[in-house]
Amino acid sequence: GPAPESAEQANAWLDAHGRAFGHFINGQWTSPAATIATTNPATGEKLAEISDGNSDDVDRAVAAARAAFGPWSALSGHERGKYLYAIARAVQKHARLFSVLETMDNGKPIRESRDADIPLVARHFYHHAGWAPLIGRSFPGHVPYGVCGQIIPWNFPLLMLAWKVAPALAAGNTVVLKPAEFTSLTALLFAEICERIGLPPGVVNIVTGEGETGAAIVAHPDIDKIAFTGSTEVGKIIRAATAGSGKGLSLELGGKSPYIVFEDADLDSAVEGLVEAIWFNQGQVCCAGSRLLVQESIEEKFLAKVRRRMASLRVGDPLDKAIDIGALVAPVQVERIRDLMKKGVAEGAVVYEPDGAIPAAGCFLKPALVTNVSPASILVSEEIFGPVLVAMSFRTPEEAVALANNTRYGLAATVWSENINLALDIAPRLKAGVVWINGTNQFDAAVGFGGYKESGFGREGGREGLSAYLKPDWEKGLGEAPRG
Ligand code: TXE
Repeated sequence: GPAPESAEQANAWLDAHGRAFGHFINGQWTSPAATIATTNPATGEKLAEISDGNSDDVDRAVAAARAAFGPWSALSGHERGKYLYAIARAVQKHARLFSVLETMDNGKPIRESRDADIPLVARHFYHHAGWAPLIGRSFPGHVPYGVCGQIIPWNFPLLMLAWKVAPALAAGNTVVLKPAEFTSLTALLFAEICERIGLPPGVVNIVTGEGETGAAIVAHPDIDKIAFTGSTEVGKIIRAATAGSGKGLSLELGGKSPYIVFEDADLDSAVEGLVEAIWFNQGQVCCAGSRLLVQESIEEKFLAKVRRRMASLRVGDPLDKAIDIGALVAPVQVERIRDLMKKGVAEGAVVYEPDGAIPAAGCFLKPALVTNVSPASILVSEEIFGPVLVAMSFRTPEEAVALANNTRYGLAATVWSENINLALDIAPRLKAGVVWINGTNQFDAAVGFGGYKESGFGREGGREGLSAYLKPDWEKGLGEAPRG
């Protein structure tokens, strides 16, 4: 096969920074107060140290964002759009470095960072660059929030940054963003891009750190809106912490999304879709199709196809271009998943894993298919956030809908059927923010993404996503608009 992607350029970039990073505040780098090691989960090697932001760092970042807000929001939308175009172009120009760095820091296959994550990042900035001059006309009577605190997870590090930063900036806000502690490197490279394209200081501030740094952002009195993507558990803490504060809030949390296959589906396509739904990014996807619901009449046949396909999935070095499943993000996640599996097996779950070796060192897990479970089983009710598919069967469309909705989450759902009338009848009855028919994992900057129930609220992407960064200006009345 092709040679693995070279890590040379990414290593040179890390070396150029002495493998120690400060925060990016007001267009400047603080000297590294380096206390958090960030490692390559595929090899266990330490890549760099990042700084553990304290409340002083957060204060300084918020002050910078506050000072930048006036001038930034007073720019015409056209001017703001020019900066977003420049960011999009710079991300494309450095796409290879971004992709390799993302794969080294996160463990995801290079094919995914190269063909999905980074191109979608550029697409997101292009899309919002186009929106910037249209906002005044499209959202009359609305103004930007002001300073936005944004806290993001480690599964799609740069993409989650893009989902948060691009609409916030287009709408005229300034931001203080905290990347996840496992995966901060591409956010720091992004800060360098902001510097290089001449983004005014203070418009984007990156403060690295752990949960406490995030909590300091959430609690800061001079932040106007919080946007969070991460676990449902932390989402609940943040909702409680912001209650009554007057801060805006949007939450994108966990999921346990159903993947429904009817007996008349194109089964081979449904299997390929399933690979995409549950084994993309090692299953560390909030909208992963982690609950397979298959019609009883084809259950045996379909599961046999799934097992055969699983046996051909290649697990290993994520920089290898032929690899399907890379490393999970960190040992703690591997342990979490092993622990859940143990509890599931104790309840009677049957686990299939294909034969064949996987790397002994590093955060690797085989793809797994779990059967002999009921809706109450731990593996069916809990978000596993790993390469584990649980399968159940149904007899009638009504039963499929009931099973699909029998979850505390409501992020995404997938329906496979050649009978479009059936698919279109089922789709609106699924309590999920997005429903895909005969396809899966379709993301587009122009379409709102987000959940119901314990998957959170608010949408990212599209018109809905932009409106999450604007608020009605009651004082000015509905006549005036932000400068578009
Ligand atoms: O997430 P956390 P973790 C789920 C998934 C995963 C589990 C645990 O099931 O196995 O969560 O992952 C910051 N105030 N998802 O523990 O803790 C933290 O530093 C403010 C689903 O890594 O939610 C990081 O930047 N911020 C998911 C971010 O929150 C806090 C993606 C997410 O970390 C904080 C990730 C606090 N009190 C995990 N505590 C998805 N839906 O995409 C932590 N953080």
